Amino acid sequence: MHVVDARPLGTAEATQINAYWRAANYLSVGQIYLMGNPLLREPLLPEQVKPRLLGHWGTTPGLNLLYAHLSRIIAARGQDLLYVTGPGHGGPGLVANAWLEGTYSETYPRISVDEPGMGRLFTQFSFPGGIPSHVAPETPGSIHEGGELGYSLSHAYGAALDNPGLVVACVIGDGEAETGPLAASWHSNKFLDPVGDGAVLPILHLNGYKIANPTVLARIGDDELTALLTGYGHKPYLVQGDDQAEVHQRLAATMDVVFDEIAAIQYAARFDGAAGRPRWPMIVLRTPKGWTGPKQVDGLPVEGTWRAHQVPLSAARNDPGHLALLQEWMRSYRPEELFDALGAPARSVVDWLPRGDLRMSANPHTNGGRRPHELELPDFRVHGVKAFEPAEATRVLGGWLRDVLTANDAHHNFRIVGPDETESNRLGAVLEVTEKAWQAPVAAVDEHLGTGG
Ligand SMILES: Cc1ncc(C[n+]2csc(CCOP(=O)(O)OP(=O)(O)O)c2C)c(N)n1
Repeated sequence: MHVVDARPLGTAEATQINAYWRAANYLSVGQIYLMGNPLLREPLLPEQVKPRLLGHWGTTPGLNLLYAHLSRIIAARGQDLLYVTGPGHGGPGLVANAWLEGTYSETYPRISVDEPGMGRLFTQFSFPGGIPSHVAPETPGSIHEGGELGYSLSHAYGAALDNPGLVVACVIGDGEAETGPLAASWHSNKFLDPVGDGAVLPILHLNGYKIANPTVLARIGDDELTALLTGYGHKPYLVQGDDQAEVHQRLAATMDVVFDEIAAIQYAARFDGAAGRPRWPMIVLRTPKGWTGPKQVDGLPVEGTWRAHQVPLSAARNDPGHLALLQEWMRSYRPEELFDALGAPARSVVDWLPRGDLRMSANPHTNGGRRPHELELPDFRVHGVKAFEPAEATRVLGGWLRDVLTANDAHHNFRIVGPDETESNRLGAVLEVTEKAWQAPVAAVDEHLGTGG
């Protein structure tokens, strides 16, 4: 795997990014556990811990780390960027980032950007009458439900199709990568047109474990993993470590390189006439599961193990030892530096973030899309057939779909996607006006294949 050997962050920028990450982690842990005393200004009491703890801590620090570094890229380049998280069970992370960006309070004014709002943010999470524990349609910036694992990469590619200015960063859990849908969707890169489509940046989050077991990809060794991902058509970059300052430098350096590469691929295809299937970059992030969480609980290792998957201190309300560890854990983020006297994020924590629609939590493509273009549906009666006269229904449908393609051609907002059944299902008339998307080589015997189909 490729490793970028550079240290692009100056002291101020490194401090800023790490403070933001601490804030997102603090707010994530607070959502999982607390229903009072959100800033821990007083010693934590058992009754301030939720009676029923439910959530997923293990994946969350990685999702938050990536959010911070992708925000840095957006702030520097104005990149239109959408964030898809396969391990969407890390829902508190995405909610935390949306709150830090201000989008959460803009969408749900009751969850204000102050101490009472933070208190409500914490309490509502995975609570009766509150919000789901996974990324959900109501999570600002989401297009992908976090629940059934396996669809993140195909959803990411779907979002990139016909959106040439968009990059979709897609976090894939190494456990999720074991599912059939995810394993198959690596090949979506063979259908992505660098001219007319946007790009997908897959980020394999190799935190080593799923619920109670190691993951396959974490244990096959770097050589095999490199061969696998290269075989899928990617150029994999590795970022690994458990030293926070070092990982920030490596991740920032790697993000700079992969976003440069994506831009170079697109420029070559769009302006220099480069042909052939590009080898898109991707990132493998190998960091500890539950990073920055409790190292040991009840004498057993937690950080960096499968035990960090859900709620590491499951008896925080009843066991004074767990309660003390929870308070120590949350205070390790130094909330007094991250939030001001009113409980809003300190300016230095958030003043470098992207603004407006550039915030990933406010991306206009998400939550159903703020700028959908109505599909033109031509009059189907033109294709009418006489009752009781022989006709193949799907062949007639094919003629109408051809007209739909033509009517919407200018907006590039209609696609037909299928498992090679266009002709066998008699929809072949559509091929009068479009080819079938295909970036791999074309042989003389092939028909109707084209990069921009
Ligand atoms: C299709 C499917 N199978 C099983 C599960 C149960 N499940 C929830 S989280 C998880 C482990 C996920 O591991 P990974 O994708 O590596 O995420 P992370 O370790 O970052 O939490 C599993 C198996 C699920 N949600 N969906």
